[in-house]
Amino acid sequence: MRAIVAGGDGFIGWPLSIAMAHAGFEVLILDNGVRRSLVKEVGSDSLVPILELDDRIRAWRSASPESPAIGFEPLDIASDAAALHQTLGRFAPDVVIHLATMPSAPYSMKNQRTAGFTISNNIQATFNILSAVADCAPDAHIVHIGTMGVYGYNVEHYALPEGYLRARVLAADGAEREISILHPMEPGSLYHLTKAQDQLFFEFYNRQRGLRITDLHQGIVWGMDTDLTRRDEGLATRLDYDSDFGTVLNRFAVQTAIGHPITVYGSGAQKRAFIHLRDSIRCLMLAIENPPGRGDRVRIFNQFTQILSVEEIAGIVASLGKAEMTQMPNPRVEKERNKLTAVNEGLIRLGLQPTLIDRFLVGEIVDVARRHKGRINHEVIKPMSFWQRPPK
Ligand code: USQ
Repeated sequence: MRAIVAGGDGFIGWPLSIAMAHAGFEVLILDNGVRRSLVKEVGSDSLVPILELDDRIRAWRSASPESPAIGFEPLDIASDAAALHQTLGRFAPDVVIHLATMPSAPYSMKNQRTAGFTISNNIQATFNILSAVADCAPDAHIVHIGTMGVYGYNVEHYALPEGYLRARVLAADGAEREISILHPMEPGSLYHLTKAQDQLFFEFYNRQRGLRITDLHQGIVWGMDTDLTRRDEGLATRLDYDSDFGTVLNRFAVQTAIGHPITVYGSGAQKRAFIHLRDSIRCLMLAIENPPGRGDRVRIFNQFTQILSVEEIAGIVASLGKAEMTQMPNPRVEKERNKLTAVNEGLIRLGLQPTLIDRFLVGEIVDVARRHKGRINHEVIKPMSFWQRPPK
């Protein structure tokens, strides 16, 4: 089986690429290194040192000589549609993984330039991948990482379904009929808005061109390794802790490691869905190994294992070190108290066994952060992006 991993140099893309090679896929990574350059642009870097992509691929070759070699073509998916078409036509993939996204909500809300980049990069990348697959590899299964954030995070009377909502409509004859529609979207940042927009592109290309698509609505990823990245230092994936690209649990673990007050935004009562990096990769593999049938509508799974509040996360992490919790003015516009329940049966039915947040696994992140604390730039821990500009 041949697989293209668009965005294969990223936080999820790299561990996924080696997991797929390990499973026997011939993997071709397409990446333009934008994740590395954007994190540098905001003054930060991965806390764990990571190799350049060519060197990572060599490290993988030495660590796993029995697996098929991983290929790499530097390519800007969003701006070079012609090259993407050519590559897809030549490589003839069975599966295309779309991770070629600017993934940060704060970066997307920082200023007009970063917002514009997010919109043009993410939406154009999705369109270019869909049109290239439709034209050059129409049998390939597309697997995309979307976000739980497309739904908004506040549901009062029901559990968020996996993408589709059963709704009752009143027909012209006065009878009630049941229909199934995409769940209404309520994105909380421009980044999340691009993921909401992606859903319309997927629906269109599925209906019009018959593409097989899986959209994984993922929660907040925590953790920093998988069994395969642990095989060798050179296989490590990135660990971001800055306020633009670091996700909340990993940030809190790094803060605890250096005795920095834990940065709880607002009340801390906001609830979110979480998943460990290892489970994220497992879910992707499950989706890849179990493609939807031809003629099926876009398949959507909610990819998370737990729902907790930010305050609960902070409590678990703070107990592992000497850091105190601070409640600070929220740089975001978000409901600070919400009800959130959601269905996550699809991936569990396919075989996911959830890794739950525990002191041991979180403690491992704290230990790694302590080991690399000389690399931490304290300036990038505080919020650097504001949904509404702070008063001058
Ligand atoms: N938060 C804090 N303190 C911090 C950082 C964050 O209290 O220092 C709070 C935020 O206010 C927010 C929550 O923690 O309520 C989550 O923030 P986050 O930065 O960990 O996650 P988010 O911006 O929602 O985005 C992340 C990924 C994104 C993915 C999304 C899944 O960056 O790519 O799509 O998680 S979800 O949150 O389910 O939409």
